[in-house]
Amino acid sequence: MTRFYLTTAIDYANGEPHAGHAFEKVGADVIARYRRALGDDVHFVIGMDEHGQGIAEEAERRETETQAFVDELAELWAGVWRRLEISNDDFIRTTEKRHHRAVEAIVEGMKASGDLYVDRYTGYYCVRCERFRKEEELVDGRCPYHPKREITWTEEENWFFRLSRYRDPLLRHLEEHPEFVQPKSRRNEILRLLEGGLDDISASRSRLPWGIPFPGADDHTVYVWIDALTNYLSATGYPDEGYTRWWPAMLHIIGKDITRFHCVIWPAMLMSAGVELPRTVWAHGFVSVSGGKISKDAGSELDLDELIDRHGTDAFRYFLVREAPWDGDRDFASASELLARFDQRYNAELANDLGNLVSRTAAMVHKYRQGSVPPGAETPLDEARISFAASYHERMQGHLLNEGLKEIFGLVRRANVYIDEVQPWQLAKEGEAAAERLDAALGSLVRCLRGVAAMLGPFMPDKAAEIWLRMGGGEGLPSHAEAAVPPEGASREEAAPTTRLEVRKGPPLFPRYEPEE
Ligand code: ME8
Repeated sequence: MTRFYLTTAIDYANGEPHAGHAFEKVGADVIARYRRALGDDVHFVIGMDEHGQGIAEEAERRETETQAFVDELAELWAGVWRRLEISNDDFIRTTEKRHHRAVEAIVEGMKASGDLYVDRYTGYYCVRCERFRKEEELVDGRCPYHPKREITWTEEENWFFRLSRYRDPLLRHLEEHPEFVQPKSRRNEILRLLEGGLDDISASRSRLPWGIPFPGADDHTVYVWIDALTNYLSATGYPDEGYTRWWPAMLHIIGKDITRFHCVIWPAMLMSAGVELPRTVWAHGFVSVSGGKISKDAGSELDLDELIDRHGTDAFRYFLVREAPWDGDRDFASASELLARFDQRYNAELANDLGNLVSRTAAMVHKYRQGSVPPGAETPLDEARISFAASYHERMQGHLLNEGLKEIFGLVRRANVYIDEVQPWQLAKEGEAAAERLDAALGSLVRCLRGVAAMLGPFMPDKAAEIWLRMGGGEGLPSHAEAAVPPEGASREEAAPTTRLEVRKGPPLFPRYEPEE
């Protein structure tokens, strides 16, 4: 069994989640579910980043006590992730005791390596990024990511981390492990950044009480990024001995705006504290509306609850992953363009292509074979299933999730064409003479949909389970092997069903959406 520890960025507890956050969590969830369907031992962790100046200020602005403020937000975010059926095994919060212990341990480890020293920081600080910014990084005097906010000038005594010392070891690591930063475009950015040299960074803040006390210097708190990055270790039980049950992480999933923290600062902290590095950091792109953030400003229709209500959880998950490449960005011209695309994909791909295939297949099995088909001979559709499944696995293992979905829908379209070519209704008219051909056609359609259910499971868990059930499977989601979409190396004979399959009919999986005028 492959051990697969998977994490996402932990979200700032300073506002509500939006579709961009959902894109990251759903994409990571697809990977978690895909690995489980392969039989891996998966540990999937998400959570909340609850310290820092921005959160303390927001709580104050709302006249709430800070801990009560983050408690309420953690509840709200976790509720949204439940609605989206994110299958995380743990939800880590940086105000938890287990996290404090891990942060103390890692800071002690960095100190023991002689990598921490006291100095004075004079410069800019973007509260929204929780990031120190150099003059030359500013655009029109503001943070490039937060042009609407004033940037703060800061002068304070800090503990510093000797990041500069890790430039060469990091460059070597990236050369020896090309998979460490993915996709390639992000790896190149990090290589360029390292080639330009690294400055030491602040590891503490003074005068900021909302944080974890800096070990050995109680008038300082741990700089929020050093604090937040450590969450990936805290969730494994670090520094307790058993933490290597999950550590090192196989995959950290983050957005492209925070690669420097995850691909430079985090591995340097781990090297300094003598902890093994994670295998891969995957930086996905951004979902945006007319180049800007998806927020209330972009239109209230983009409220996450409303988007989910529009066509249901599974359809929204489908749309997010299908529409935005996992290795790039997706900008919508406007909120209405986003909604129109959503409706169009829902009707064309889910209601028509997939929904109709399921209804047609079940209807024919009932009409011509009283609801149950023998396995029958293999047909060209079985060939197609095996070949689409091989491409699907290849895409999924390269984390190209939207491409994986395209393969599934390639098979769905192939099956619809197959029905039109074979014309089971004609075979039925021919009676005994065509009985074997009809069995083969219907059997291969049912096997095809069982394969579709397995491949779709990571993306649309409920609808996939429903298709599996209707196509003679049991309750719950199938594994890939059960549904005869074995990844390379597994035998297809072993997995293909050899008994009669009982097929159930049911209401439309995706009722057509007719907008009210
Ligand atoms: O950065 N499209 O938190 P965060 C896609 N707390 N992804 C987006 C997005 C968009 N429009 N907007 C945000 C933080 N994200 C830190 C992380 S990890 C130790 C600490 C992604 O709430 C963003 O890139 O600002 C990040 O990966 C995640 O959502 C949380 O963003």
